[in-house]
Amino acid sequence: MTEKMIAVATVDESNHARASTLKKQYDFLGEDLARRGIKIDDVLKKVSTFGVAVPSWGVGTGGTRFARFPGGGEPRDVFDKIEDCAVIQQLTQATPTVSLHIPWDKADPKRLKQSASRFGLGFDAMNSNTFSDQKVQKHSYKFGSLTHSDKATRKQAVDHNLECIEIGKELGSKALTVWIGDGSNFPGQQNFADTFTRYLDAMKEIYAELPDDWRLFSEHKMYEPAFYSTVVQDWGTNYMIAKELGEKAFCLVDLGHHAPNVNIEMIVSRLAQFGKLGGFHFNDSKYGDDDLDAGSIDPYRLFLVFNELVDAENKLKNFHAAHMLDQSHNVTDPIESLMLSAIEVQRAYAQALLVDRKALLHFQESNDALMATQCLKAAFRTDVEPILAMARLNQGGAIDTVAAYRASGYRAKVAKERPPSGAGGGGIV
Ligand SMILES: [Mn+2]
Repeated sequence: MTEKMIAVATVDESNHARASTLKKQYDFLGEDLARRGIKIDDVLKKVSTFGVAVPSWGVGTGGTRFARFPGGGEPRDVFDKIEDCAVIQQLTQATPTVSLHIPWDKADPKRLKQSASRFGLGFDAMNSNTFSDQKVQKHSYKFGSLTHSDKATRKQAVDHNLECIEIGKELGSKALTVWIGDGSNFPGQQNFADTFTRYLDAMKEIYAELPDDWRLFSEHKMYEPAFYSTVVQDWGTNYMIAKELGEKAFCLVDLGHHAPNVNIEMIVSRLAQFGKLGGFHFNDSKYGDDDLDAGSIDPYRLFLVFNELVDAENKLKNFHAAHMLDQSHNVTDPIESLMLSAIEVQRAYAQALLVDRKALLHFQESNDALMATQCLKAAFRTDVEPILAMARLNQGGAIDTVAAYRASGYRAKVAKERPPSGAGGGGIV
């Protein structure tokens, strides 16, 4: 029996007030879907097994490069973070794993494992950090890490990644995500080719130590912190990396890491088609790498991404994309944002499952652009909330996650135990 952070009676009470309405809504939607040739229970089954990992750094209040305004009861360490993640999983039943960032979350692996298994949580991909300097660190990453001009700095960055693999092995993680901030701020500051060669050489050293059942994810990002050139800047470079490294190397797509208006769903399709789509960092953006809540700005784009994923799932053997949230919560309670974001991602998946793919293919083959796009819209417009809520209810989660969470008084309770963290530090933490 796994421990619960929120009293089961609180969740039950919240659900009790909503269960009979939900049942009616579910049955009504079931009839509607049956008319469209879809069995609602099949969709429910798939949605119930869908999981998205929560980033440990997401449960603390984020910030901008101007300031950070901490919230109450913020986690003091990785063990508090795991407890917050347990709340998210308990109420959503959609976030069974936690993704750790080293060295932020460095602790005795045995204790980490114990702490997570108390709540039935597992560990997703390990994330290395060579984009900031730690207190005890010989060489600075100010001018780069894996691509630094200095060999000893590169070695330090490689060693850090190897350490992440070692910790991950003890935790039962099966992937390492590498994102570097390396790049330049001025034309001429770096030689593009030499820098990329150094990157590939360093990644090959990391890849060589990767266990056989692990995957290596490289994450591209167009700009920031480097504002002129970034070494791993787009999906093309990322594809070259994954191809160069080998069959355990894949590209990770963070939805906020592209130029405005880029057709991300098409990138997803390309990478999937050629066997190099590793997974996602879900979030949303209005202008750049805003790290806003998934589905908060452009839910249709999220749906279109999932439309490609479901298509790939249907067509490709052994297709498996890792799902993770990567967001920064500046003005909301991170637990509430992460719960709703996990549900938004799940929603996009459920809607994508409703696409009439036979009809879509027919419209595509007959060049009926209008009906093809309406086919997608029909799925997107379907309110699948009853399916998502039923999946939560069946698994012990909350029909209305935020209502149950607020009724529990969790934030106020932990605020008493966890002293406020300083507001001094700027930047995203
Ligand atoms: Mn990311």
